[in-house]
Amino acid sequence: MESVYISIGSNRGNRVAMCKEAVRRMDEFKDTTVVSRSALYETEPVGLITQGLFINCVVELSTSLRPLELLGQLKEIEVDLGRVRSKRWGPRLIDLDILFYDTEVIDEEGLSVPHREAANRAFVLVPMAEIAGTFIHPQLGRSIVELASEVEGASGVKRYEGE
Ligand code: A4P
Ligand code: MG
Repeated sequence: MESVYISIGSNRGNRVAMCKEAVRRMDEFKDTTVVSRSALYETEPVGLITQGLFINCVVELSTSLRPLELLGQLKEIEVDLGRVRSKRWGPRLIDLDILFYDTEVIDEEGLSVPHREAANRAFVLVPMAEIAGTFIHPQLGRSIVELASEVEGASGVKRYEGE
């Protein structure tokens, strides 16, 4: 079993319900358990203009699914949850990214792990620091807590109390 970290983000529709449903579905993947989930955070959009605030969180999975299998399963959740409400809320309901797959470095078409932007994004690092602060980024050799303490935009990442 490998330790895998997934970033969850939603800025449309019932953002909290969407994130929780994604976690529930991950726990139902074959040979997979959700080991922990960070709190939910409300975060200022990065890299996108005219978008609403996101809800973000990070989960740790213990899984024996291989990386591409896991990516396929995550995409199914994205499509499934997106489809349910796409008529009402538009297409970008939920985004599920593989941040880290144990210490593996993967660079294939359609899959880069560690996620290329993980180390630059407060909405990833702040939640992950809560559940896996001592995890070492396999390419940078630095812990998540260290990276989180230096990342720009941390003030735009706030604990969401309405859970
Ligand atoms: N892909 C490659 N590597 C990975 C990986 N490690 N995990 C490929 C998941 N997918 C990976 O992703 C596009 C393609 O990336 C996939 O088909 C997969 O094969 P996508 O989710 O279909 O499209 P996207 O969401 O537009 O791309 P991406 O890269 O997930 O977008 P970003 O850059 O992550 O932007 N601001 C806040 N505050 N919170 C957010 O959650 N999210 C985004 C999404 C922008 N700003 C945000 C947030
Ligand atoms: Mg994505």
